Amino acid sequence: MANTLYDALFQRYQGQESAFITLPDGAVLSHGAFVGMAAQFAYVLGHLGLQPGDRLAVQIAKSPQALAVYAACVQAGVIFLPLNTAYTAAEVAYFVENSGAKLLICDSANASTLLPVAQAAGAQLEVLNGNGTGSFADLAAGQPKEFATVPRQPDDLAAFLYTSGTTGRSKGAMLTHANLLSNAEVLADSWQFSDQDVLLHALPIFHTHGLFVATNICLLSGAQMLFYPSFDVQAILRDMPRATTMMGVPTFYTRLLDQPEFTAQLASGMRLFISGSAPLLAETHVQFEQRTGHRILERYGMTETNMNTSNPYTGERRAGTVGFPLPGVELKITSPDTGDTLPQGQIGQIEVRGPNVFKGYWQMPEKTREELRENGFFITGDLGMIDADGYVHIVGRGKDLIISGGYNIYPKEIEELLDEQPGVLESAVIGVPHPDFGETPVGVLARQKGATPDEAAILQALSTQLARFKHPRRLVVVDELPRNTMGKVQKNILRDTYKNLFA
Ligand code: MCA
Ligand code: AMP
Repeated sequence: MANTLYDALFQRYQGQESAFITLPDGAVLSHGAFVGMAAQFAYVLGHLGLQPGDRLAVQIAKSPQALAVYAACVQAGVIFLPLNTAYTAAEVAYFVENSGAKLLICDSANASTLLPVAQAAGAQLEVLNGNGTGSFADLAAGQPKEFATVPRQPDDLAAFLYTSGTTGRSKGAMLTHANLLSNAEVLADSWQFSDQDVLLHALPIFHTHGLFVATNICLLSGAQMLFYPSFDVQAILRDMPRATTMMGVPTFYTRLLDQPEFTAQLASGMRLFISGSAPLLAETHVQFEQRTGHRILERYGMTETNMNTSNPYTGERRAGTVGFPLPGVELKITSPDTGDTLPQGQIGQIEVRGPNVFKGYWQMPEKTREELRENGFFITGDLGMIDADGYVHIVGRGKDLIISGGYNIYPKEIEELLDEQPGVLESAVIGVPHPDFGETPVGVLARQKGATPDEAAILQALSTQLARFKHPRRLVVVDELPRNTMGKVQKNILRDTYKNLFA
């Protein structure tokens, strides 16, 4: 019996000595060793009582072992739910509880904090550290390195990735085996990946970009990965002569350009640089080409859809655009009011349909209906237009979202906490330009009459609730927020007022 994703990505590597992952210390893990470890982990999932269709949440440091937990879930038919390592216990509690995860795996440093979180949600807790040690690894030691793969159909769920929204709590996007496989196939082909490739992998593996786009493509094509725990510009410069490709968020590219040692010579063995997750400034694209002779290939995706569009591998990669819809993906620009398709050249909401589009939000049928039309088109919340040559341009967002260094931040979540703080009548969180992160959140606080909100105490209060990357980098106290005649806060005015705070 078949398992859609396992058969395509992992099955053929059993016993293969070919190199898969190289770590910064030079240690090499072969494909065969990787799938063997995943099989051992799959046994542990069974011993801990996880059944196909159950959820496993992980909040662990990036490592080959962490990636093998993903492979083990695919092989055992368990749904993989990776969480940002920056999330606080309060944030993790929501995801574990909402998903109904049976098991939470964390780093030993967080075990005592997360044990009550797991217990409250009825989940077990195991430890897996970035160096591969921990109770989960102990349980796996001595298990057989081959596991009878659990059959899974294309439409069965492979992963949940949580994504916030303009209103309400985070939603678990349900991704199927076919969603992930179809996108990896299209991307590996479009970007011409092969077993000759060596990818600089410095992205986190708890998001679509580093997990599904980067890793699944490498597994499908046989490419190797130079695997870094995080983006370390010196390590990337050191290893670039050994690599052929890189995937990154725009911050990776601006940080590289800040290094005088980053030259055309250093990049001469590279065949492809890919950017996504946030807008790449046309200026960065141009500077990068001037410095290296390479045109960065920009693509556009979402947690709910994987990748939707890409600039061409052969053909003009146009700065400031995200290229063309990928093969098999339909993309249209519609009126936010009527849902009708707009004439070419007009700006409207971007809708997409294809085998890449998710199945819906976990246990949120209403939210699913709001965004995923019955005819299969998903309303992305991005605003765009298609130019005369067919290139898609993203011109803004219909959703209230800030993207900082490739991480999404939903203002509403921060505003709700700020509104509760002493001396604060109400608040508005806006994204302002930031030289390193692209955008960064600023909290504008309207004070209660006669009050003087204590900014340091407020930031301190946020720290136990919100991941560090979501913290406003600046708080500004005002007497009142600007409103339009309908009473709606005019964030555009605030964005304009504070646009140079980090210039
Ligand atoms: C770290 N910090 C951040 C961010 N990252 N603050 C705001 N935004 C961030 N993205 C905090 C740290 O906690 C630290 O706090 C301070 O900023 C400085 O940290 P630094 O050492 O400079 O950060 P870093 O470790 O170098 O990380 C920056 C980074 C990283 C390399 C840009 O955030 C990153 O790898 N981003 C990629 C995210 C990603 O993969 N996105 C894809 C999701 P303190 O002040 O306490 O020191 S989107 C996706 O998957 C869709 C589908 C798509 O299209 O791809
Ligand atoms: P997420 O929900 O974390 O997957 O973030 C997806 C969002 O990131 C999209 O809806 C876009 O707003 C944004 N995004 C991804 N890639 C790009 C890109 N190349 N240019 C502009 N925005 C992008």
